[in-house]
Amino acid sequence: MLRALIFDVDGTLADTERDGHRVAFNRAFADAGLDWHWDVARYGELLRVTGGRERLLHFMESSSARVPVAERDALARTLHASKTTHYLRMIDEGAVLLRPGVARLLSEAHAAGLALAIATTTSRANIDALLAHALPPGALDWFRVIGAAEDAPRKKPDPQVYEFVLEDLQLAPHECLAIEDSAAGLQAATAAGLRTVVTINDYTRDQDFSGALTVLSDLGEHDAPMRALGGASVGGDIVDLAQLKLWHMRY
Ligand code: XBP
Ligand code: MG
Repeated sequence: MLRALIFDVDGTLADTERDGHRVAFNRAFADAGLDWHWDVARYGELLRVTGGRERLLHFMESSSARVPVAERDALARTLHASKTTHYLRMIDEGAVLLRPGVARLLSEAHAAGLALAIATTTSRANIDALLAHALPPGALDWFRVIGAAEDAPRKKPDPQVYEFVLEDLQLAPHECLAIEDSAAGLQAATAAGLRTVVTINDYTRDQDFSGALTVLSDLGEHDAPMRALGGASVGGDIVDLAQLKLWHMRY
């Protein structure tokens, strides 16, 4: 029986990367007097490294950054904290909205008594801000478990955050479905034993999603149908709870 849905955040609940995290990183660089700038394409390459602080460290290892090895860790921490402040402000200003079908599916699953959970590499403050801003008041309480960067230092594709969430839910992987947007996220969920629905975005559309239960453009709305891109077929225009239960039963 399907008992829980476990959602990734960045790229899945909302398109946070291009117009959210990326812009916040660039503002932190400017504040620090650095001439670094991550354009849309460069950021897409950097997204291969999950975790904002880890991404900064990776960038500093590249020749263009020119930061002495001994200073990198402290600088990454300072820049990441500043970036988080900028990101939270942007979320409060409404810079990032939920993706199609996300609010619809969350409220349907909550009303039906399914457990909802989050498994993400981003930090807890970012999740709270996004959910508080984009969902109805009190919706943060819909989530029985929130697994964030603070709970799982080993970032996706490591399964640690999914293992943390499953343990806290006290559910077996076969009682849950994961919803992800990236190959790293799919690998993490799969390694934790979870079947995974993938909704792609501009940064992830060309990644390898073999092993996913299904690959979709998004979760869809009746006035903006989703497109099926691979894996299990879809019975309609949208992914609703009935569709998820059907996939869960069959696969
Ligand atoms: C998301 C990430 C995060 C965000 C930035 O991956 O990799 O690093 O880009 O967030 P996923 P922080 O969607 O697979 O969880 O800067 O807070 O790390
Ligand atoms: Mg993601």
